[in-house]
Amino acid sequence: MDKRIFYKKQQKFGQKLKQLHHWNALLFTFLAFTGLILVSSEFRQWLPQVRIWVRDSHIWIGFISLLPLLFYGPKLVKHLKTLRKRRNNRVNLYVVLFVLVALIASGLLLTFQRSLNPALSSFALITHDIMTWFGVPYLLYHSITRSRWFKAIEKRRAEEKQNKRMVIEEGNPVMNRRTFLRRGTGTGIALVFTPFIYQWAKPYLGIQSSSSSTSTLPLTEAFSPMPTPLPKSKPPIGGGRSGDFRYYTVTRMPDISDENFSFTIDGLVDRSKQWDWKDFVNLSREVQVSNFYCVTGWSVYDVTWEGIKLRDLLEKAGVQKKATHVKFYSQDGVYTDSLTLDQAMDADVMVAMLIDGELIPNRNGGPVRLIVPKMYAYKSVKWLNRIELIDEEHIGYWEQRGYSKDAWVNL
Ligand SMILES: Nc1nc2c(c(=O)[nH]1)N[C@H]1C(S)=C(S)[C@@H](COP(=O)(O)O)O[C@H]1N2
Ligand SMILES: [Mo]
Repeated sequence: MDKRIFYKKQQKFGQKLKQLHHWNALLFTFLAFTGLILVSSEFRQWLPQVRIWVRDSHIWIGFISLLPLLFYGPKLVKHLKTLRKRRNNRVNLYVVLFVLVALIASGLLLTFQRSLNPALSSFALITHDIMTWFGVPYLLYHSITRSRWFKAIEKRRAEEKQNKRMVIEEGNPVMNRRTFLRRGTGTGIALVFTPFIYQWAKPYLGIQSSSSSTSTLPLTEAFSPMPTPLPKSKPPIGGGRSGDFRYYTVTRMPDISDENFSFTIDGLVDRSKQWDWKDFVNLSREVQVSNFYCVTGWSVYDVTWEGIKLRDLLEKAGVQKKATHVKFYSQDGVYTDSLTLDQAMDADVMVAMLIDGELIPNRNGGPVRLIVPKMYAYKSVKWLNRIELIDEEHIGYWEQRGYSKDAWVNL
């Protein structure tokens, strides 16, 4: 009698764990899927309009994924007891719990990162990345090797061997077969993920990536004359930046060279003007050191930028009384953003040309990009080629797709 009650309870316990496990697997799969969409640069280019929707559902499901863990929490000790004699299962449990907790904690920080210190956001983002690149392949391996059909294959293979009456002198044939299949699966998954992880790790390892055409030409071949860096720029007075850019674009990277370069200031100004490369290089520049913050959590510190203060350009052009906003265009033909006139007159808003003493490379938005250090970098239009003074608000590319119109960084 006693025994049966015990058995029943055990079964109920196991049943509950199984349910939690299924919920957890389902939520994690959804999170992995939306998360990979969020980091994919292809998706940034092809479906930017749904990006915010994907981001929000990722965040919501992330919150919900706390529930299975909370329900599981009180059962942990008992669960561990049932695994007393199964070392592999215990290790698996620890790994999974660690990854889940790290993912949820860093995800929470990232969700509220706008009110956090940028250094903490960076830490949260890197943790979230690493745990994803570790957790997703692990999940795949785990769910494949535990699936029914995988076990069926293992069994069939083992039976085949026995039917052939192969005499195995050493070791356990079932075990060998299993290890072989599992190692194979593990290696396969590792092979599939290596390129992605490599792609992610590149900037941290200091490896340059390459794409196509003039964007990869050495800058000295695409642009002549080259701007001569000011003494403060080379060596950079900021001491050289720390942290790494993630290179973003919502289009193909535009091919820019001295031949197709032009820079325009027009709209509600007294003296509209268009420069070609040679004239633009001759404008006098200044140097400043500032930080660069992306709203997704990464930052680059102490960048030495050399360029023209937007304020000076505006003063030269003569802003008319009617003008209230400044609109920025990218040579990619798609990306735009704007500042109010007040914001645009801030001393550290710069039309930048050099970064740490070098002409800004194409993928970094060069040869000319805007930087608005006190705001999130979605304001910092890359491949800037036109500044227009207007008398109404203009909603920028990402703001149209759900980013906040208030881009001030909370420092
Ligand atoms: N033309 C253009 N400008 C852009 C973007 C873009 O996709 N296209 N992305 C913005 C965002 S969200 C950020 S964080 C920075 C990224 O700059 P980087 O690619 O040089 O790191 O550029 C901003 N300016
Ligand atoms: Mo960004």
